[in-house]
Amino acid sequence: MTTSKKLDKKESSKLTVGQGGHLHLLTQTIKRFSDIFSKMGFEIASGPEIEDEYYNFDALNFPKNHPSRDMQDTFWLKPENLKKLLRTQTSDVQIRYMEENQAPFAIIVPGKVFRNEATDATHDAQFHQCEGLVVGENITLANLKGTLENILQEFFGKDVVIRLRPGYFPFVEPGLEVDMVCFKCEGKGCPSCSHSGWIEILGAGMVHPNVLNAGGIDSRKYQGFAFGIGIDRVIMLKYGIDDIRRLYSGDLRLVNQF
Ligand code: 2U9
Repeated sequence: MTTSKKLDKKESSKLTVGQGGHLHLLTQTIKRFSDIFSKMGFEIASGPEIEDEYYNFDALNFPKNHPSRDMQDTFWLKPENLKKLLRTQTSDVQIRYMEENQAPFAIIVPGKVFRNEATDATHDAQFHQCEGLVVGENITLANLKGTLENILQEFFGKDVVIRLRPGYFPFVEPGLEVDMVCFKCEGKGCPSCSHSGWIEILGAGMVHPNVLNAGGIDSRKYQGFAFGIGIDRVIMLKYGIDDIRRLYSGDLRLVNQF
């Protein structure tokens, strides 16, 4: 119903005070991350969900034969010869941003992404990411670690200890998996962290020189760090939601809890 439309008597009798509606938990969480990053000096960027193969894969250093490019993993749009797709990560926006802006800069890109894969409790064909990119002179892994610690501390509202493990993503080198000490059991081991004391929370790394160059940034002068937060995953961990599909079902029993 549009706000300008007057409620007829029957409709208005169904409404009681407090039923005015509110932002969905996904939107609330994206706003929360945007506020936290803004306070740290990050700009918020956005871009198209329908993308070219170049911005989604080539410019991000994905090899031509990388399995992510397959029809089984990516939603390719018709006609196929146009090579248009639904973006599989928000990194396309950072490439577009680099093309149009000079270093130094710090941006985050919250947005929806799509993967053509079977759905289950932890995978859906659509989900939300909040990616970040910081480019400047003398940027190091220490800057990345400090930034992530600050962000996670703000978001989870308590002291956060993180550890970095090697991981592979074509657009970063080195690539890292970032774990934090389990916020439920403080590292003792519990069902939430599969009794390991650690929770895998996001991925990150130093931007690959090929990717900086693709964005028109001189990789001999500038370095960058980048990270990707799976918004749905973080929500599920923080609020104990056991199935990602609940976030998209419109079920009022979930919507009205948050
Ligand atoms: C540019 C250069 C580098 C963004 C990054 C990740 C690591 C990552 C996952 C987190 C959970 C995807 O949603 S997820 O499944 N992402 O681990 N993302 S580094 O790196 C970039 C982006 C853009 C130009």
